[in-house]
Amino acid sequence: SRSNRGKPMKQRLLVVANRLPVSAVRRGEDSWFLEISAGGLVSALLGVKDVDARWIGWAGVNVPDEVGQRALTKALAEKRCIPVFLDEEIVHLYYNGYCNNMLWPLFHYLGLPQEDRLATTRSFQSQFDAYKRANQMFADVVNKHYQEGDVVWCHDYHLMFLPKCLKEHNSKMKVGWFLHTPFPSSEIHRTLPSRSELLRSVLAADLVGFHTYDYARHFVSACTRILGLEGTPEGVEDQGRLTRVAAFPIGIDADRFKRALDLPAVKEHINELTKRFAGRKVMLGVDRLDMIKGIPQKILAFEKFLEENSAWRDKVVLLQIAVPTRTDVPEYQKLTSQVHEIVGRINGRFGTLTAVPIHHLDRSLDFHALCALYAVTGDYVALVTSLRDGMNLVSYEFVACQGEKKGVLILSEFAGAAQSLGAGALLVNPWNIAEVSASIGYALNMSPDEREKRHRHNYAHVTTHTAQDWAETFVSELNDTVVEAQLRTRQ
Ligand code: ADQ
Repeated sequence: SRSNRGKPMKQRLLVVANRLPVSAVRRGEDSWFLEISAGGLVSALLGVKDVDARWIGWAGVNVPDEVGQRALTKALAEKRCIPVFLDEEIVHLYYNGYCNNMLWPLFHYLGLPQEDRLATTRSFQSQFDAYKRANQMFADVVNKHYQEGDVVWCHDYHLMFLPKCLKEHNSKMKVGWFLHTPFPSSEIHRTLPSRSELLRSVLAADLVGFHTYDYARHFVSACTRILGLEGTPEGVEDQGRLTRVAAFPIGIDADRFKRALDLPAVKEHINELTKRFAGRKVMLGVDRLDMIKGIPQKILAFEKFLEENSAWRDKVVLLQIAVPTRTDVPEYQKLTSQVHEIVGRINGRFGTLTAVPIHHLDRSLDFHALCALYAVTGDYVALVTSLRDGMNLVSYEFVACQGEKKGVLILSEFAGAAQSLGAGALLVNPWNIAEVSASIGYALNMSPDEREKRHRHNYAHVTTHTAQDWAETFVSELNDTVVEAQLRTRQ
């Protein structure tokens, strides 16, 4: 299409995700302070050529009054964001309940404790109803802002009901859906009481994407086994209508990390850290504090390593940075105490008057501090021991920040990233503490040649499979899908 002045108009992309990429803090009755969080998705979409992206999502705050809602909507518009307002009750049932306590553990193959499982079973219906209601609220906002020719890209397990809501309203709308978590084996998915409804709704999309081929295959199997539909090499077919299903492995904006390493502030940070840990090898863990990241397992493996390698005890330090998330969910509170307890015990056991083996921080680091950490540990080892992880971008970021240094990546075989960085990383089963401990020893003693060779492989991947490529490929494939209505006219 063309604008009035004859310049080609950029295609509009409506990106719908549970959370907007901003944090909003209320400053007064009608004033808001907004900060854009520069996550992977934001930079990925900024890099997509010829696309004019707008975001639709929840701002993460409860705004019960109309004055506040109006002011926030106006402020967000400047950041190309459109809010969906969710009240506390719906957030409790939809977000904390159905999304984070039901779908998240299930998609990561994590069972719930028995008492929580029973409670979840009881409250399932009210949570699922709230989930559908919330998805309809997202759909209403999309419908209000949709213009002909737009493409709509829905993100993640929070919005599995959205493709159906959108297509019911307008079957011509181009709708894509991408899952950032693993899609589990169909045997796991079929335990969900809402299994069929969710699958059918996702299938309303024109294109369905996953990080890996395995997740895509699990999804297709769930559709064939649970719904009795036909899986084809392109996707899933239902009465002549094809939903395209494919793998689109995400990447990072590697240049942004490389550029940061040249900044004086980051260099200074690196120097400070180097001095601070002089004489000790640094091992790094950076994770959201979440059950799926396998933080307790990682720390126990490190303890085993110290136990069995007394010569290393005062020569190695583990820096574990864990950002607290979902702090109102009891399971996450329990995890925090559990990690603190283990760290305290190990530091008590192996610490000296002047040094402890584990530095554990319960907080987020700013981008520059994070880059400095990735870079300073470059001589040494990063430990990513997720029990399951859709992809895991920390492993990519660590690799991108290695300049002259060639850090070793120990990576869980259950992270999607194992498929792309497997040849360069030391792959481990995070449940096998003896194996992780042995890999720590192997990594610390690895010859420079082997480090160089492994790093070269990973670096080539991370710098050539970027977030921009990911987003561009998804959007262009979505554009290439044939919308149902067009298909019908052609037949
Ligand atoms: P996450 O589970 O959040 O993402 P990940 O891919 O590792 O996991 O991304 C985390 C992001 O948060 C990284 O960019 C990292 O730099 C940042 N981060 C983590 N800890 C931090 C800290 N302490 N301080 C500052 N920043 C920190 C979900 C899926 C993943 C999938 C992504 C993208 O669970 O599997 O890779 O989405 O699809």
